[in-house]
Amino acid sequence: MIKLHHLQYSRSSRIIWLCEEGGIPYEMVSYDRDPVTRRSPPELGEAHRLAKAPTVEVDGHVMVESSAIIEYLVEKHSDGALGVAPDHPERAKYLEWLHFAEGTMGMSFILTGIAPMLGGLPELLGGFLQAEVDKILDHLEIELEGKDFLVADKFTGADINLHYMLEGRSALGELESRPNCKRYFEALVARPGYQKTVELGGPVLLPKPG
Ligand SMILES: N[C@@H](CCC(=O)N[C@@H](CS)C(=O)NCC(=O)O)C(=O)O
Repeated sequence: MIKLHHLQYSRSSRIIWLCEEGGIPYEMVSYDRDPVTRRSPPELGEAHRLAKAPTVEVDGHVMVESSAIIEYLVEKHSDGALGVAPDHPERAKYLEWLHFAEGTMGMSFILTGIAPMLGGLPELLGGFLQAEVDKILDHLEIELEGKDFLVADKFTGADINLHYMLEGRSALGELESRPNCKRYFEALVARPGYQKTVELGGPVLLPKPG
């Protein structure tokens, strides 16, 4: 049994979703964000000094990093149905997308997403990052043409990982002009596994201030 340290309004929703859809047994400890700073509370730092979510206790290791956690849990603690086997022709593509969410996507998506709550970004940097977001969404729009999922014609951990990054963009209306991204996002959040995730872990996004 793994132990998931879940922080409200956070990426650890991904691991609830993965466990629910992947039949991975888990126990969960939930933490609230600090109402002023929005950071994790000191108690999460008792599980791992970074105090980041997700943190997962698994096989004697206290593990951080969503993409690595997803890859490990799918391969070691599930029947593998939410992954893509090493000999599958789309294995390389699966790993690429699984790591893309926190890799290439992460910085520009997160910084432009939280900037409004933190007084905004300087104009030049804001423009630079928004151009990155637009380019990545345009790439995703092309990749999703005629497809329901990112890879291998099935729902995988890569879809779970990427979904988090689209929550903020959906809230900002940036999927409206990208019909494939919008259709994909709406199908993901309509899944019973996602509904269950929100029921157990609360909404994924921080509510807008005010
Ligand atoms: N790249 C890491 C990012 C982890 C991360 O920054 N998590 C956020 C929640 S979405 C967090 O713990 N924030 C609270 C804080 O840093 O105080 C991952 O994918 O797990």
